[in-house]
Amino acid sequence: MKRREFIQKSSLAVIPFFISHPLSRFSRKKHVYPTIIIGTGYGAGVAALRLAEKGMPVLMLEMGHDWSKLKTPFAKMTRPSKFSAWMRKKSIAPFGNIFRFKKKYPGVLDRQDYDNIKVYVGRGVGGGSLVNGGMAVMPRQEDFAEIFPQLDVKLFYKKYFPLASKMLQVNNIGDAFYQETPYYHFSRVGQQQAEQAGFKTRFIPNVYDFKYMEKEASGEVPQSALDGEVIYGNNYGKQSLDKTYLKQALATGLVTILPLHKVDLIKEKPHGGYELEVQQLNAEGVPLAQKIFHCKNLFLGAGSLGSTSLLVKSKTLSSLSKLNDEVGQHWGNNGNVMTGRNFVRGGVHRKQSCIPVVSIDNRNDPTNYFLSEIAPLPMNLETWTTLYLLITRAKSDGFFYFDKELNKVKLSWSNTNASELRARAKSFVRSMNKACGGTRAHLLFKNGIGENICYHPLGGIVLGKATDHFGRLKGYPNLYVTDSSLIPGGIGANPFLTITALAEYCMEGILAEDFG
Ligand code: FAE
Repeated sequence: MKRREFIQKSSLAVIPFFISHPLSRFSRKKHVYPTIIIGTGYGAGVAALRLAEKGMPVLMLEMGHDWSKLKTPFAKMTRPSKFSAWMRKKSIAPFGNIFRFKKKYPGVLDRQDYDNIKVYVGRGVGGGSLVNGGMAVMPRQEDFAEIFPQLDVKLFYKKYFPLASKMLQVNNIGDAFYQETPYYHFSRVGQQQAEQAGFKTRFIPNVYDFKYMEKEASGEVPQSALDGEVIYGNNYGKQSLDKTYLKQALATGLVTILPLHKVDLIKEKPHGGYELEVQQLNAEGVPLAQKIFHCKNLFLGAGSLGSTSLLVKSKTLSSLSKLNDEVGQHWGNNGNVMTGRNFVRGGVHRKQSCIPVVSIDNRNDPTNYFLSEIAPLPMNLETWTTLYLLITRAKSDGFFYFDKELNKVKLSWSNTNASELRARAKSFVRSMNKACGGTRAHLLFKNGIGENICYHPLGGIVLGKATDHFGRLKGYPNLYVTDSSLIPGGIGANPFLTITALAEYCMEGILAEDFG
């Protein structure tokens, strides 16, 4: 293909050129783009849209599949398939992993196992939005102010949180539907018992389209949340990022997404800009090719684990050695601890919606601070069991380091954190059982508590510490972070609304100052 023809065919200002490379395993062709974003989750989606709106061509590199290209791939909680786990031969739900797969496959849910903690993340175009419960929760203003004292809190609540809610199409469940449908019997029982135990409850907004859900209930449309779909992906109803930010970004014609492209290393180029070593995978997750990408501007949106691991590895192994010592620090699990109760009076019903809509909110009690979702347990049978995911006061003393012997990035997370979380969950379940009967859910977790399960990894490249006030990496021009790595360990609420609002704030500042 001739150069002119190539540029015409590409919507990007791509200038391919060929030079020899010392590493023969890499393709000799270098792919050159003005701006590259790593990942396609919340932080990445915001960055892509806002850059493209300013007329800038953007390439996004995503290690997982583009699920929107496959027809209804996602499996139910009760029947996971190879699409449900990233490169595993067994299911990886927080409990009940009895399902085996014939072959490994780059599925939509990944679990990264570190010492003392197992961290769950979404894989594919849309990142965590593909597998999460959709709960779009604004943190309390006082918590946000304590965590980010340097930010204009009022402006966030007036501008960036409402903007994030609008863009993500956040909506609320209708009261009549909630009160009447058998699919939320589990939630009504959980709510009534929490109040009986003296706790306050509140409805929480969600990105799942509740109008669609009502049609699911009346049989007008294919079922998704009402038919056991959530952490292995939703085939319908969920307004994941591929239907919001990424859809709008692609509609500009300036954004290209390359799925099954995993970034392995970042290097600073001698005369400015960045070089990325990238592994292309085939549809089965097997390495297909090694590629080199060059760009002037690099945005990290690979999530707290992805972005931080890349920087820690690149700081040790490549030319990013000037990154400051804050990179890799202040990581936490948002105080996540799972627990449950067996033998719940009133039962929880066989039919359950997979989308949680009510939380128990005890954040006004500083000695027993928690926000807990009343989570579904969609087993398609009466289990007499309720499930809770608590968000407690988070420790942010986790840190990442490069283990030279193992040649990989590891996360250090203290066992003391786990014992504190255990104590918090025990006290909550004790209060509930004292008031309403039931036992700790030994059928779900060892000792009834999953203190090592994390759905909300946060931190590692914290705003104002590893970066400046807009997420620019100190010491490296045109290198930015816009994802969950910016939040130091916890936010006292489910995090994606805050991640999106922070990304909007950072992109506004970056575009005005660096791309003006
Ligand atoms: P994220 O959404 O994780 O996206 C990162 C993307 O980068 C992924 O697509 C990765 O595959 C990709 N990537 C990583 N490394 C590389 C690499 N080296 N090369 C190329 N691509 C790479 O990042 N939060 C809520 O607020 N409400 C909920 O209801 C909720 N429920 C959850 C339920 C589950 C089961 C899970 C796992 C999480 C849940 N979360 C929830 C957390 C939420 O999804 C998470 O905080 C955000 O997705 C994080 O957004 P980021 O933009 O940081």
